[in-house]
Amino acid sequence: MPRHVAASRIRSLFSAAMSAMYRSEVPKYGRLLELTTEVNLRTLEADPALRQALRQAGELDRLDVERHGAVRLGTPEELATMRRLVAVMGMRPVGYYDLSSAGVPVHSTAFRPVDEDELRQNPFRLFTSLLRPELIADEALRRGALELLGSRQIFTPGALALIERYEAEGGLTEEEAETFVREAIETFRWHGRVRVSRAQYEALLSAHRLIADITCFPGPHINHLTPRTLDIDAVQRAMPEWEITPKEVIEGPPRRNCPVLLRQTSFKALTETIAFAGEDAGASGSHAARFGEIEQRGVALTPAGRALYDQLLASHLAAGPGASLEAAFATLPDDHDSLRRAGLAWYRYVPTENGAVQAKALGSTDAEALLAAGCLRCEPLTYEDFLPVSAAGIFQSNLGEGERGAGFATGNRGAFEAALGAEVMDEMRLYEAAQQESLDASAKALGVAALTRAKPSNLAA
Ligand code: OOG
Ligand code: NI
Repeated sequence: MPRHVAASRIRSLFSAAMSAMYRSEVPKYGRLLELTTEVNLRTLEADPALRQALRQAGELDRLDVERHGAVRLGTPEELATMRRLVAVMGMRPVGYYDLSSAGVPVHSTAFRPVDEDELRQNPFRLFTSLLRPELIADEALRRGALELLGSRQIFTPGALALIERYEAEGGLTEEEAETFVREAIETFRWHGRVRVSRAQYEALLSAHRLIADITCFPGPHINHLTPRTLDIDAVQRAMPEWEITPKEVIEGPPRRNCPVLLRQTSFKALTETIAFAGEDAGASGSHAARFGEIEQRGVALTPAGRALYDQLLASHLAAGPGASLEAAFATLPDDHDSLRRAGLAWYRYVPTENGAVQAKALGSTDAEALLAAGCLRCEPLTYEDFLPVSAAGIFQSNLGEGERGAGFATGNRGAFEAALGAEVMDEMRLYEAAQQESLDASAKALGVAALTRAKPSNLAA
């Protein structure tokens, strides 16, 4: 029996290979990565408590390998095959993101590992968007786009063969895994020659910049990679010194003592030389698509916390430019005890060393009482997903449009899942299960039947 390697091993090989390729293709990304590493080191040095908390939660080791990437696909077949390709690396589709309501003609999911153990090993995520051709108003242009997409193959024969092998055998050997990664990477490579004439490129570009980016190339070049930073404001501030121009604003919630969800910023897409079909490489044009991004991740919010976040963000955006983001978020509690007690965020409960003895003396099964007595401690569950409004902001700043686009459609999750060939997982269920598992394991360790959590009190007005 050939020995199969762990999915996390293939994922780590893939994420490292992708990073190396993107650094060589987009040197500015390499500089952003260096800056991020430097800021992370400085932040950890200055904040031993943060270092300790990250170590305890098993997040310190994953920090340097942690990143996500993004691709934009053209057809249902491409999306379905991408699902099978990333399944080899233990990544599953989580969440449905409608970008059309923000004026971007795609909808998306995030492929990512889902088990806590897998996330700890390597949380590599791939934000994957699918073009919605029905949102191309001009019929001739739409037909042209579909013809282009229908006549390309973005996966190598070697990658396809190894996907099938994985599906038949339930795993890959080390040697197969290495070949798989080499072949899989090819799909994400940049191509300097487009498949269309200059006139066709310009027509597609004028329909929507993103449509040209998706349809004109031989493959869906990875359009950014994103390392995780512990201090996004520091990286944003330092970018100009490193000759990197950041987008104007950081997407997501404001800076807080207890970071929530996800904050992101990017540098503007490079303008790269492309050659058109039927022209020699000398007579070239240019295309802007590829950029670098950074993100800071905080605690995952419950449905109640998320509803509050969405409401606060919407009122901030409605207030127009110049309004204070911090002020808009003043009603969201900014300490973990309040967030947890109000049922706004997810936590992992961990029994303390003497917890079992103390719990016996206490005679309570109430999680809050056990926390207060020091029988338990809890760690924030990191948000592993994305935010549609932030994603739209990142898309837009890299499409060369300053304004947030007006919505022109609504989501169509059913169509997306039909294309994917699978349902997308509900991220809230994953966080809920992780919290519940930690409560169950804690109950066992403390020798109590089951831990109970009081119904959250409503937020004080
Ligand atoms: C994807 C943009 C979304 C994020 O981090 O929210 C994204 C894209 O530009 O293709 O990656
Ligand atoms: Ni991104």
